[in-house]
Amino acid sequence: MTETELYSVYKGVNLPTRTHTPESLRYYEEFFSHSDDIVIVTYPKSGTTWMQVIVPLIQSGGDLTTIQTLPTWDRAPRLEVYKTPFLNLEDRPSPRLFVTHYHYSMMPPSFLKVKPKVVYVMRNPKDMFTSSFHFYGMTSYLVKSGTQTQSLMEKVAGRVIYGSWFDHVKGWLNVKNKENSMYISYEEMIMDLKDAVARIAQFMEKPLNSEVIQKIADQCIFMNMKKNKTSNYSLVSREFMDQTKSEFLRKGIAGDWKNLLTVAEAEYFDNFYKEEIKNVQYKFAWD
Ligand code: PPS
Repeated sequence: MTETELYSVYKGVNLPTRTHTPESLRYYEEFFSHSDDIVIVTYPKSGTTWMQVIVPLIQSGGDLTTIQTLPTWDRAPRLEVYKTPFLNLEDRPSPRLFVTHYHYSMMPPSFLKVKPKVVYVMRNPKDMFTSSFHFYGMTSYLVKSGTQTQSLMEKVAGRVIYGSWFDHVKGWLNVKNKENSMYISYEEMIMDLKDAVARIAQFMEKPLNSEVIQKIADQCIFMNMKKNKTSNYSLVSREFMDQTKSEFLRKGIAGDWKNLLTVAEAEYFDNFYKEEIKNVQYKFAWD
């Protein structure tokens, strides 16, 4: 199916129509933020699901109940999608945990006014592309790209869901008052998960001892998340996501782009990347 059939343009970016209804988009636009909300922000395929386990476990002080009973989308709901208006988020105790894939420029008025805490997660865009490439192939609500090169070009040009990765990252890195924001990358989490958990806990003002931090890190390793049906998306129907084609928790490594991109594709991407981020004052973990 085509872009016109599967996507709607909202605030300048393509969103899958099936998962982003006019009602859910309006719900988020009018959503009332609290200053102690914690919002996990990611460009798709950058570590969202991982953070949807880490942050709730930090909040619960390592108690496993929520990650054993609530599916990802209920545990830390993504504010813009179709299921969310039915979750009675207004009644949840503080601090509430949410997720969004929105660009900074798309954030609703209440968020901009109240400035809740933001955990922004980034991933090497070549690995994000690789993960997306497999993901697009297993879902029924995303446009199947023609060739791999075509798919990469569309990603670079931002003609994909949630638009340009470059705009997303630059927009969130450029937030003026950063005291309520923390930036972390997928690669840092791969390199030292315990340290990442400790840093996130500190940002959430949730002091944890090293045993609890270790317990949380153990729960969040790839193989443990893969076994957990509340995190591995096995509760989603095959008609929506066909995990016989590619698993949602697919490989969970840094550098898998080397197994997908040709030398020419990687060079094409690197040239574009250098140009796009030349004025960005941030040391990315993958560079
Ligand atoms: S989504 O659809 O935007 O919510 O996807 P997202 O969760 O952001 O990204 C999915 C990728 O994250 C990997 N992942 C992990 N890697 C390492 N360790 C853990 N615990 C983990 N949890 C999720 C997941 O496998 C996807 O990456 P790929 O490269 O496809 O394996």
